[in-house]
Amino acid sequence: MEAGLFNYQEPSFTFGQSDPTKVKKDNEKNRRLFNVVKPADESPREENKGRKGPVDIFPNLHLLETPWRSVNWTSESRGELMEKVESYKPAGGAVSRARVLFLGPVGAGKSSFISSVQSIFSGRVLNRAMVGSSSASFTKKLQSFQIRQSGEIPLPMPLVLCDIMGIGEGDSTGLSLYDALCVIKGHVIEGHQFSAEEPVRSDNTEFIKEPSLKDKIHCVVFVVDASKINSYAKGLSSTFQQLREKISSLGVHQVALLTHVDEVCTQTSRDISQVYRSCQVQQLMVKAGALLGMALSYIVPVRNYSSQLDLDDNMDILLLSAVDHILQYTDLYFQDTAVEYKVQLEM
Ligand SMILES: Nc1nc2c(ncn2[C@@H]2O[C@H](COP(=O)(O)OP(=O)(O)O)[C@@H](O)[C@H]2O)c(=O)[nH]1
Ligand SMILES: [Mg+2]
Repeated sequence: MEAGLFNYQEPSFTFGQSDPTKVKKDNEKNRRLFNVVKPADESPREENKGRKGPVDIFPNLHLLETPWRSVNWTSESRGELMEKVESYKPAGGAVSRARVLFLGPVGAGKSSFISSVQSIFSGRVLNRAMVGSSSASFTKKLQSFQIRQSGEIPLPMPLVLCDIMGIGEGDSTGLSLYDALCVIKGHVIEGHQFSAEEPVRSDNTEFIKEPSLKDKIHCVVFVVDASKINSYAKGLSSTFQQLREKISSLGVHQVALLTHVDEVCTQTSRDISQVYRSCQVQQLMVKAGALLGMALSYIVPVRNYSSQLDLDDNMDILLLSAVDHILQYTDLYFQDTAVEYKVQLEM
């Protein structure tokens, strides 16, 4: 399965390796293929520690001559992507709105991504989804955001992005596996307040006992912070594996966003259109793939709006490409469930 949008070229195109998923399996070999010197220590350099602003995580890596995914960085392309997303309709017509859930550790940029998408369509940078700055989860409840079209009459789009509490990094804090699955299966009502001490209870009056297709989550998006890939707690990987296993067994497809790419590469920070030429970002995407247990083709990098006051065409292109990527996998779910749903309707 592959997202068509990016006109995806395997990293091998540049490096002579045929399977992108192999990249993560053999880092040593790749370092040779990448023809770069392995930094002795992959943690930030001493002079960068405690410094604000981008830190080159792999300081000896350079920009690739050819980007490993091709993106059209023009305002026309931005317009086309906006139109594509605005004209989205859930495949099969079984539901009127696609519901997408964002899962990831606190601070990964889940709320910021939702806010960034809303910003693009409203024409100015907004902070609607509650973006936090503390290490504890700012978002504790299930909160759904219906994305609205651009223009004078912002008609609602058939797309709902669901924000939720951050998952714990393998400890007992944060959203539990059980609660996350309850949301995905459609048992949890809008606004439900999550608590690490009190899981969702099936005997609660608010519990949706027999959720229909419209109540369920149709695609899960994992969100991880590129600047923290090397420092996430060890338990996070197994949390992701468990989540992925259970979510896959429900037939729900998953993709991933690698956020904060501006903080790991100075060149990308200066110019986001360099993102697919940045070896640093590419290396971190491979690492994100290993952390999530996902092939590279499911993962896309983004830079969310955080400090900017104005929209930027290239940031929008990357963000809209991510939305398009998500929608492709959302539709796969509708295609998979269409037959089942048709049977239900006919009964
Ligand atoms: N530089 C940068 N900052 C980001 C990015 N995404 C999120 N942030 C910042 O990271 C912090 C946590 O983001 P938030 O969306 O609240 O994370 P959440 O806990 O996953 O919802 C906020 O201060 C955001 O402004 C990004 O892509 N780049
Ligand atoms: Mg949040």
